[in-house]
Amino acid sequence: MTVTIDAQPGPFTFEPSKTALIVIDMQRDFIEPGGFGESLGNDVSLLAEIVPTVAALIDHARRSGWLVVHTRESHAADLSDCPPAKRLRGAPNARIGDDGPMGRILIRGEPGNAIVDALEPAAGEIVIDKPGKGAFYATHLGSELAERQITHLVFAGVTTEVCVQTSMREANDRGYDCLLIEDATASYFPAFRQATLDMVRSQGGIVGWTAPLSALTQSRAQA
Ligand code: TIU
Repeated sequence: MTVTIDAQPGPFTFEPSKTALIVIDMQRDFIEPGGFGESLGNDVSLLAEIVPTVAALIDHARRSGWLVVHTRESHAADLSDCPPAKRLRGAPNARIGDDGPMGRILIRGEPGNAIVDALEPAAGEIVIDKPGKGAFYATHLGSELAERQITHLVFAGVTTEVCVQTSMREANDRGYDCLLIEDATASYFPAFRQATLDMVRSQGGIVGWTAPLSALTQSRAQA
C-alpha cells in the first residue's frame, strides 16, 4: 500500500510501514521562556504556536502506523559531548550548562530539556538525545531507522533553519526521501522559516519535499 500526497515540488509517495515521523526538538528549552532559545535573545512565543499542529501530525502518524521518533538537543551533565566552540559561541545571557529558571540550560534530564507536555512521547516511541544540530550526528538514529527498513522521513519541529534543516540535509545525504510539514515547523525568524521551505524544495527537491498537514490528512491510500 502506498500513499501519495500533494506536495512541492511534486507528489510525495510513501509506504506507511517504511515511514518515520521525526519530531525535532519540541523542548521547553526552545519553546518556553527561561531556556536555551531565550538565552540566545530570541522571542520564544513564535514557536509555541505550532504545538497543536505538531500534536495533530503525531496523532496522524500514530494512527497511520508510522514509526514515531522524537529528538532532544541535549548535553551530558559534565559537558563532555559539548564542544567548547558550541558553548562559547556568541554572547548569550546564559551558556549551555549554566543554571536557569528551568534547570541547567540544554542539559539532559533537566526540566527545561524535556519535550513539552502536549507532545509527550508515547511508550515504545524512539527518543534520540542529540548533541549537535543534526539528528544523525553522534546518535543511534541511523541504526534505528536501518533496523526497521525505513526509507521515507516526515519532518516537523524547531527551528526550521537550524536543527530541522540540518537533520533533513543529513537524511537526504543518507538516501532518505524527506518531507517537511510546512505548518508543523517554526523559527524565531519567520523569514528564515520561509527561506528554508523555499530552498528545500528548490531545484526539483534538492533536499526534499514540503506540504501542509492538510495534504497528509486528506490523502488516500492506493492498493
Ligand atoms: N537557535 C536555534 O534556532 N536553534 C537551535 O539552537 N536548535 C534547534 O534548532 N533545535
